[in-house]
Amino acid sequence: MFKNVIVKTPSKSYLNGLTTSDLGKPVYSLLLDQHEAYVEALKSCGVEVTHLPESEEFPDSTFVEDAAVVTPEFAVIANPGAESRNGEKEEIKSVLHNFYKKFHFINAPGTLDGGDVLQAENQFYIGISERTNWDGAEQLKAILESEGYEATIIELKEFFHLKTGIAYLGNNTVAVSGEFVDHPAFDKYEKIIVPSEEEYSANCIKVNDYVIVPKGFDGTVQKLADAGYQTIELEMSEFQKHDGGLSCLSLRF
Ligand code: CIR
Repeated sequence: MFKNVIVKTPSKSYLNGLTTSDLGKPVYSLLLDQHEAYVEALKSCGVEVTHLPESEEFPDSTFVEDAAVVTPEFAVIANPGAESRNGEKEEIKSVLHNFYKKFHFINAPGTLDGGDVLQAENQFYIGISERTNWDGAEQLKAILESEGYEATIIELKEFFHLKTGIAYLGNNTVAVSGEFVDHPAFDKYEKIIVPSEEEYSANCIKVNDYVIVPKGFDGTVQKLADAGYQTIELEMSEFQKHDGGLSCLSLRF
C-alpha cells in the first residue's frame, strides 16, 4: 500500500518544455485542470498528497518521478539526463528529507531518470534510454542489490522511458506494450497486452485498490476490468503532448 505521494503543479514555462511529440502546443488552463483531477484521483486512492508549487525555472518539473527513485526503505536521488532538468533533483531531495532517513545518489558521469525505473515487488528493472546511461543504471543496480533487491538492466529500442511501455499492477501482473510484449525479461509475469494503437495507456499506475489509466483507451480499460481491476480514467492530453504520462506526475511510496 502507498501512503504518500509527491506531486508538483505545472508552471507556465511547461509550454516551452521538452517534447518529441507532434501533438501540438499544450493549453495551460487544460493542463492545470488535468493536474487537479490527477491529484483528486490520487486522494481517492487513499494517499496523503504533498503538493509542491510550480517552478518557472524548470519547465518539465511537474514530472517529479524523474528526479528520484523511492522504495519503502530509502530514496535514491537520480541524476536526470536532460540538462535543463538536472537541477530538479535539489527540491525533490529536500522534500524527501521529510520522509526518509536513508539516501543514495546517482553521480555523474552516470545519468538516470526515475521514469526508467520500474519496481515489481523485490525486483527492479532499469532502462537504458536517451536519459539513462549505462553508468547510471549500473550505479542504481549496485545500490539496489546492496539493499537486498534484485535489478535487471534493459536496453530500450524505441520507448522514451522504460515506464512508457510497462506498468506493474501487483499480483505478478504487468501491462505491457510494444518492444516489451515479447521481451524475455517479463516472461515470468501475467501480461495485460496493450496493442500499439493504445500504447500510451501502458503507462498506467496501480495506487492501492485502483489502476489509474489515461482516458480514451477503452481496450485497455476493458482488459483491466476483465482481469478484476477497478479503474479510474483521467484525461491526459496536455501531458501527452510533452511525452508525459500518469506515472511521471508523482512519486509514490
Ligand atoms: C521530458 O522530456 O523530460 C518531459 N517532457 C517528459 C518526462 C516524462 N517523464 C516520464 O516519462 N517519467
